[in-house]
Amino acid sequence: MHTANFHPLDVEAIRQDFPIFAGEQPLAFLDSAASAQTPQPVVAAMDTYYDTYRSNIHRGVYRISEEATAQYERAREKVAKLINAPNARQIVFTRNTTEAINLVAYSWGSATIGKDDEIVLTVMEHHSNLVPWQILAQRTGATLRFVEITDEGLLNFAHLRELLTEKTKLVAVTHVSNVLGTVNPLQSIIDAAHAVGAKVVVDAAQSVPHFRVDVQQLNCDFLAFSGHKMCGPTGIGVLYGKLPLLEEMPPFLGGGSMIRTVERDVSTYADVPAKFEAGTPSIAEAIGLGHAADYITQAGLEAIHVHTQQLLQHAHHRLKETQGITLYGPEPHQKAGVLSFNVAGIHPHDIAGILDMHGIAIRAGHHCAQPLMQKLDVIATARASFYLYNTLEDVERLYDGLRKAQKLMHRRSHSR
Ligand code: C6P
Repeated sequence: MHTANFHPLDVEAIRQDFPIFAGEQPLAFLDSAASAQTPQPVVAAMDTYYDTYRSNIHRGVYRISEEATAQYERAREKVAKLINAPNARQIVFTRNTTEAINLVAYSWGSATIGKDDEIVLTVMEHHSNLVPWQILAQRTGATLRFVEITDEGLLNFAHLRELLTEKTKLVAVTHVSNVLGTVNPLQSIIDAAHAVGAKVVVDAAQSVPHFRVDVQQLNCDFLAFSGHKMCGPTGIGVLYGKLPLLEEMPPFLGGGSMIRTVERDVSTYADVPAKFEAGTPSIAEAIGLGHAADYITQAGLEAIHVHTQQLLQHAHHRLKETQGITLYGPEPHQKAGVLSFNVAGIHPHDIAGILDMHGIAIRAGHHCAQPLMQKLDVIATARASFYLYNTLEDVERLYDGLRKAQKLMHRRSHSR
């Protein structure tokens, strides 16, 4: 995370790109970690596809199909540039992070993992980076091991070291926890995993939208993220992989577009990435994702990070000073984007419901991280998350809304 040489965000100008924030009492949208809003230039790029060159790709011999193919492949180049992938062929378009991780688990995992092997995960994984490995372990007899977290909500690195042995074939780890916000020490994790010969899958769903992620510098083997959390549309995600690994891996899904030749009993497969993109892909969504990559790059990833850190810090201090609020996760400088909390005596769903009445959108629930909820000994948390279009006023509205919720619940409990 480099923060030098950046231009601060012009948040007012950015908000003009998001019609959802128009109006006198605009929505305080504090749920971008679930799905971010989509700016007009991204929507316009998809509209242009539908309005002027909508057609299938990689098969047409007419002008608009060639245009669609060119724009789809251009999007792949933009995404490669965003994460500094050496070659656009290393970018496989999927539906989302979940599908990208499943692709690795089914394709690389089935071909590589055996019954004596171990897969190291952490207790802070989203179900997307847990259930695919459970299924693989059940199929192969491999063992899952879990790195614990410290009381502050940081990854217990000493425990990771203990778990890494010559049996470890894979470390699958989230870059940023979607509950705690913890930014994991990815470089050290990858180096330690490689030292025992293990491959590393990075769940970057919560990091790529927020700061610069450089796959060459990290030297990760696979990295997955979703378009919809980085100002892109839903229905498009990315798997980055090292080229020799992608080339060796068997296909995940079979069908059109992923073949070279097909005979009755046998087929040969296309080169990567086509080998992993069976059927008609999400064409408009890929084009939208390319424009979303442009959008956040032009805004400046450093600037986005600095801005969201300011909001996170402000929210952290506001909520910390409020009686009856418990915060989860480490100190703000050790996390990114999200702030999870509970309010004594109020279920997180009720908190979200009351805030919604005041035009404030947050998430409440287990956040698809049930093992982490068990570790924290809670059934659910409330969670506010911040992105480039949020303001300090949004944070103040969250704080006021929580105070109102506390007063409301206090009155109710006293009137019984
Ligand atoms: N987390 C949240 O509100 P998909 O659904 O495939 O686009 O992303 C899955 C995913 C994987 N890893 C992490 C760290 C995530 O945060 C998510 C999505 C959302 O926290 C929806 S549960």
